[in-house]
Amino acid sequence: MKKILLFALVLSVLLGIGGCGKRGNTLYVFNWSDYIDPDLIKEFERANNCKVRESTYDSNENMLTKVMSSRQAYDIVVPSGDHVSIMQRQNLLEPLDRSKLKNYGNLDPKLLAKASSFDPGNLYSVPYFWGLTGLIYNIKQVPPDVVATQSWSALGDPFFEGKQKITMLEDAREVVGAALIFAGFDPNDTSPQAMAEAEKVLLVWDKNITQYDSESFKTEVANGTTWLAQGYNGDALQRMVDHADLGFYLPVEGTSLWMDNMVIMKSSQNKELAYKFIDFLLDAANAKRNAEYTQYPTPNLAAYQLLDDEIKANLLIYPDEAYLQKCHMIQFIGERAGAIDKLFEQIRMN
Ligand code: SPD
Repeated sequence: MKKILLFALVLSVLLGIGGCGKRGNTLYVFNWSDYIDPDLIKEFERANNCKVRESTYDSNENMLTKVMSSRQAYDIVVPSGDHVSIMQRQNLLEPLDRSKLKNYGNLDPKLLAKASSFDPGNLYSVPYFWGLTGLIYNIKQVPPDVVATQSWSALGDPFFEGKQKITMLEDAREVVGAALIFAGFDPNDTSPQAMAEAEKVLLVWDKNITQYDSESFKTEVANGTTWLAQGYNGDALQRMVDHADLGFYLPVEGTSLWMDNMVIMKSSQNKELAYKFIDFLLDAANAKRNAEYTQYPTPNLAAYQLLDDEIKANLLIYPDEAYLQKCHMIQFIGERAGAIDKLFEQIRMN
């Protein structure tokens, strides 16, 4: 009898039976930093008797480089919309079997329609959070008149001359996009005229920029090392919970709008567990808790309806329709993105 049990155990380990697939009981998730409530991960691990190994990144570009160069086979990655298109074209993504996502219906149909612009038919990606990019600043260091107009122009304000106290994101689409919006263009416009006007703006801003980095501002604006930084709304709001000296605004000229999405990698060796994890995060109560933790706007309508009115009324998380009209989704623009990358490299090597 003992021999039979031992044989069954060895066989089940070899075949990966037991709910957690071939790679034993570990799910490899590659996500943006500060983008999931750690308690949810622990609960998923307990409920599924498995381990979730989360590694993080701070830009789509770094994520893609790692995915392409690493031997590590990630199960789930969370690219922004334009990168869903890029990864799908590179045949990196698993087409989704929606019958395995019983909570899929919680997603807002309006946002799914928007997601169709980068993933036609929503075949490969599940919206996770969306968000907007703005400016975070230290109230003790930045005089009120510099931020009074709530404009992108603060980045070029003479007050910062020679101080080297501003950072912008390490993200060509965000940096050049902000300059394009400030100059009155769409951030997806790569026409020679748009590039020339964006360059003029960036040459002014760049004099005040100490570094292009997507991570350091999170601690540095709070501790006063950096005074003003381009940053994502949820990241800024997370810091503002513990630091009364921080302010954040979405620029009056408008800003970039993006959606990050869960995808299952074609190379995933644990797809069943990946589906379970995505479905767990789509559950209304779990998605509500995740939205409260990350402070990003949720595309999960059922979760949104559970949120406190105070959160739903926060215009830095859920801007009104009038402001959204001034925002532009960062779109997949194919080879035209080369012009934006080139301008960004030229400015930062300046
Ligand atoms: N800490 C989470 C940040 C998420 C930002 N995602 C979108 C970036 C688009 N440039």
